[in-house]
Amino acid sequence: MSLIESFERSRLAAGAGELWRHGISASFLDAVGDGSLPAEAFHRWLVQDYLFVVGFTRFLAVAASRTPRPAQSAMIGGLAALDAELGWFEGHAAARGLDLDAEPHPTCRRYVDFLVAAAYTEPVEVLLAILYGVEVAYTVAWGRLEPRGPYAEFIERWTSPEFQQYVAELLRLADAHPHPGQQAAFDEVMRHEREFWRMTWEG
Ligand code: MP5
Repeated sequence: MSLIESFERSRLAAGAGELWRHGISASFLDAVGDGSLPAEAFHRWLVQDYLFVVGFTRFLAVAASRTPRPAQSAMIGGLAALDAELGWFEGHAAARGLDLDAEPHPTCRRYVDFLVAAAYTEPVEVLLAILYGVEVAYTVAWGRLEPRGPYAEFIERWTSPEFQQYVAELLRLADAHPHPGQQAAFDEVMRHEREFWRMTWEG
Protein backbone atom coordinates (compact mmCIF):
# COMPACT_ATOMS: atom_id res chain seq x y z
CA MET A 1 0.00 0.00 0.00
CA SER A 2 1.37 3.44 -0.94
CA LEU A 3 1.61 6.12 1.72
CA ILE A 4 -1.14 8.08 -0.04
CA GLU A 5 -3.42 5.02 0.22
CA SER A 6 -2.61 4.66 3.90
CA PHE A 7 -3.55 8.34 4.38
CA GLU A 8 -6.82 7.87 2.49
CA ARG A 9 -7.65 4.89 4.71
CA SER A 10 -6.49 6.46 7.96
CA ARG A 11 -9.03 6.48 10.80
CA LEU A 12 -9.44 10.27 10.73
CA ALA A 13 -9.74 10.63 6.94
CA ALA A 14 -12.20 7.73 6.72
CA GLY A 15 -14.12 9.12 9.68
CA ALA A 16 -14.50 12.52 8.01
CA GLY A 17 -16.34 10.97 5.03
CA GLU A 18 -17.64 13.63 2.63
CA LEU A 19 -15.71 16.36 4.43
CA TRP A 20 -12.45 14.60 3.64
CA ARG A 21 -13.28 14.30 -0.04
CA HIS A 22 -14.30 17.96 -0.21
CA GLY A 23 -11.12 19.01 1.60
CA ILE A 24 -8.81 17.37 -0.94
CA SER A 25 -10.49 18.26 -4.24
CA ALA A 26 -10.69 21.70 -5.78
CA SER A 27 -11.49 23.46 -9.05
CA PHE A 28 -8.19 25.28 -8.52
CA LEU A 29 -6.26 21.99 -8.63
CA ASP A 30 -8.25 20.65 -11.57
CA ALA A 31 -7.23 23.80 -13.45
CA VAL A 32 -3.57 23.32 -12.48
CA GLY A 33 -3.85 19.81 -13.91
CA ASP A 34 -5.37 20.78 -17.25
CA GLY A 35 -3.28 23.93 -17.71
CA SER A 36 -6.24 26.34 -17.53
CA LEU A 37 -5.46 28.06 -14.24
CA PRO A 38 -5.78 31.87 -14.54
CA ALA A 39 -2.62 33.68 -13.36
CA GLU A 40 -4.81 35.78 -11.10
CA ALA A 41 -5.97 32.70 -9.18
CA PHE A 42 -2.42 31.37 -8.88
CA HIS A 43 -1.18 34.69 -7.52
CA ARG A 44 -4.05 34.83 -5.04
CA TRP A 45 -3.21 31.32 -3.86
CA LEU A 46 0.52 32.15 -3.56
CA VAL A 47 -0.02 35.22 -1.37
CA GLN A 48 -2.80 33.73 0.75
CA ASP A 49 -1.01 30.43 1.24
CA TYR A 50 2.08 32.32 2.39
CA LEU A 51 -0.08 34.19 4.92
CA PHE A 52 -1.62 30.86 5.93
CA VAL A 53 1.82 29.34 6.55
CA VAL A 54 2.83 32.35 8.65
CA GLY A 55 -0.21 31.63 10.87
CA PHE A 56 0.32 27.87 10.76
CA THR A 57 3.85 28.47 12.07
CA ARG A 58 2.33 30.20 15.11
CA PHE A 59 0.03 27.22 15.62
CA LEU A 60 2.90 24.77 15.39
CA ALA A 61 5.23 26.78 17.64
CA VAL A 62 2.60 26.91 20.40
CA ALA A 63 1.63 23.27 19.85
CA ALA A 64 5.28 22.17 20.01
CA SER A 65 5.81 24.12 23.21
CA ARG A 66 2.94 22.18 24.84
CA THR A 67 3.83 18.72 23.52
CA PRO A 68 6.10 16.33 25.42
CA ARG A 69 8.93 14.49 23.73
CA PRO A 70 9.20 12.42 21.58
CA ALA A 71 6.21 13.85 19.61
CA GLN A 72 7.69 17.31 20.16
CA SER A 73 10.71 16.30 18.13
CA ALA A 74 8.62 15.80 14.96
CA MET A 75 6.99 19.17 15.55
CA ILE A 76 10.33 20.95 15.90
CA GLY A 77 11.43 19.33 12.64
CA GLY A 78 8.18 20.58 11.12
CA LEU A 79 8.89 24.11 12.32
CA ALA A 80 12.30 24.09 10.62
CA ALA A 81 10.61 22.95 7.40
CA LEU A 82 8.08 25.78 7.69
CA ASP A 83 10.91 28.30 8.05
CA ALA A 84 12.47 26.99 4.82
CA GLU A 85 9.06 27.00 3.15
CA LEU A 86 8.43 30.64 4.02
CA GLY A 87 11.73 31.52 2.33
CA TRP A 88 10.68 29.49 -0.71
CA PHE A 89 7.35 31.39 -0.91
CA GLU A 90 9.19 34.71 -0.58
CA GLY A 91 11.41 33.79 -3.53
CA HIS A 92 8.43 32.88 -5.70
CA ALA A 93 6.55 36.03 -4.75
CA ALA A 94 9.57 38.26 -5.47
CA ALA A 95 10.07 36.61 -8.88
CA ARG A 96 6.46 37.50 -9.74
CA GLY A 97 6.46 40.97 -8.17
CA LEU A 98 3.80 39.97 -5.62
CA ASP A 99 3.39 41.88 -2.37
CA LEU A 100 3.35 39.53 0.61
CA ASP A 101 2.60 42.39 2.96
CA ALA A 102 -1.07 41.92 2.07
CA GLU A 103 -4.24 41.53 4.10
CA PRO A 104 -5.27 37.96 4.77
CA HIS A 105 -8.54 37.12 3.00
CA PRO A 106 -11.32 36.56 5.59
CA THR A 107 -11.28 32.85 4.68
CA CYS A 108 -7.54 32.63 5.39
CA ARG A 109 -7.97 34.59 8.60
CA ARG A 110 -10.76 32.30 9.84
CA TYR A 111 -8.60 29.21 9.21
CA VAL A 112 -5.59 30.70 11.01
CA ASP A 113 -7.73 31.97 13.90
CA PHE A 114 -9.14 28.46 14.35
CA LEU A 115 -5.64 26.96 14.40
CA VAL A 116 -4.11 29.47 16.81
CA ALA A 117 -7.07 29.34 19.22
CA ALA A 118 -6.89 25.52 19.17
CA ALA A 119 -3.13 25.60 19.85
CA TYR A 120 -3.78 27.30 23.19
CA THR A 121 -6.98 25.56 24.24
CA GLU A 122 -7.15 22.01 22.85
CA PRO A 123 -5.44 18.97 24.39
CA VAL A 124 -2.18 17.93 22.76
CA GLU A 125 -3.81 14.79 21.31
CA VAL A 126 -6.27 16.97 19.42
CA LEU A 127 -3.45 19.21 18.20
CA LEU A 128 -1.79 16.13 16.70
CA ALA A 129 -4.99 15.38 14.75
CA ILE A 130 -5.17 18.98 13.53
CA LEU A 131 -1.53 18.94 12.45
CA TYR A 132 -2.03 15.67 10.62
CA GLY A 133 -5.17 17.10 8.96
CA VAL A 134 -3.47 20.24 7.66
CA GLU A 135 -0.55 18.32 6.18
CA VAL A 136 -2.36 15.26 4.88
CA ALA A 137 -4.90 17.44 3.08
CA TYR A 138 -2.14 19.10 1.07
CA THR A 139 -0.14 15.98 0.25
CA VAL A 140 -3.23 14.11 -0.97
CA ALA A 141 -4.76 17.10 -2.80
CA TRP A 142 -1.56 17.97 -4.71
CA GLY A 143 -0.76 14.27 -5.04
CA ARG A 144 -3.66 13.81 -7.44
CA LEU A 145 -1.66 15.79 -10.03
CA GLU A 146 1.27 14.69 -12.18
CA PRO A 147 4.39 16.74 -11.35
CA ARG A 148 4.77 18.38 -14.75
CA GLY A 149 3.89 21.65 -16.44
CA PRO A 150 4.48 25.18 -15.16
CA TYR A 151 3.49 24.25 -11.60
CA ALA A 152 5.58 21.07 -11.31
CA GLU A 153 7.70 22.56 -8.51
CA PHE A 154 4.57 23.33 -6.49
CA ILE A 155 3.17 19.83 -6.96
CA GLU A 156 6.51 18.30 -5.98
CA ARG A 157 6.76 20.35 -2.81
CA TRP A 158 3.83 18.56 -1.17
CA THR A 159 4.31 15.15 -2.78
CA SER A 160 8.03 14.53 -2.20
CA PRO A 161 8.96 11.29 -0.37
CA GLU A 162 10.40 13.38 2.48
CA PHE A 163 7.17 15.28 2.96
CA GLN A 164 5.10 12.10 2.76
CA GLN A 165 7.33 10.51 5.42
CA TYR A 166 6.68 13.52 7.64
CA VAL A 167 2.92 13.12 7.14
CA ALA A 168 3.22 9.39 7.89
CA GLU A 169 4.98 10.25 11.16
CA LEU A 170 2.18 12.70 12.04
CA LEU A 171 -0.39 9.97 11.34
CA ARG A 172 1.51 7.56 13.57
CA LEU A 173 1.59 10.15 16.37
CA ALA A 174 -2.12 11.01 16.05
CA ASP A 175 -3.01 7.30 16.19
CA ALA A 176 -0.64 6.64 19.10
CA HIS A 177 -2.36 9.38 21.16
CA PRO A 178 -6.10 8.94 20.54
CA HIS A 179 -8.66 11.32 22.03
CA PRO A 180 -12.44 11.62 21.61
CA GLY A 181 -12.02 15.20 20.34
CA GLN A 182 -9.74 14.29 17.43
CA GLN A 183 -12.38 13.56 14.78
CA ALA A 184 -14.34 16.80 15.23
CA ALA A 185 -11.12 18.83 15.03
CA PHE A 186 -9.94 16.95 11.94
CA ASP A 187 -13.36 17.51 10.34
CA GLU A 188 -13.08 21.24 11.06
CA VAL A 189 -9.67 21.32 9.33
CA MET A 190 -11.29 19.74 6.26
CA ARG A 191 -14.04 22.39 6.24
CA HIS A 192 -11.39 25.11 6.32
CA GLU A 193 -9.40 23.39 3.55
CA ARG A 194 -12.49 23.32 1.31
CA GLU A 195 -13.20 26.99 2.00
CA PHE A 196 -9.57 27.93 1.38
CA TRP A 197 -9.57 26.23 -2.04
CA ARG A 198 -12.87 27.88 -2.89
CA MET A 199 -11.37 31.27 -2.03
CA THR A 200 -8.31 30.68 -4.22
CA TRP A 201 -10.61 29.94 -7.14
CA GLU A 202 -13.41 32.46 -6.64
CA GLY A 203 -11.61 35.32 -4.90
C1 MP5 B 1 -1.03 23.52 3.85
C2 MP5 B 1 -0.89 24.76 3.21
C3 MP5 B 1 0.14 22.63 4.15
N1 MP5 B 1 0.32 25.20 2.80
N2 MP5 B 1 -1.98 25.52 2.94
C4 MP5 B 1 -3.18 25.10 3.33
C5 MP5 B 1 -4.36 25.96 3.06
N3 MP5 B 1 -3.36 23.93 3.94
C6 MP5 B 1 -2.30 23.14 4.20
O1 MP5 B 1 1.01 23.23 5.06
P1 MP5 B 1 2.58 23.33 4.72
O2 MP5 B 1 3.13 24.16 5.80
O3 MP5 B 1 2.70 24.01 3.39
O4 MP5 B 1 3.11 21.94 4.70
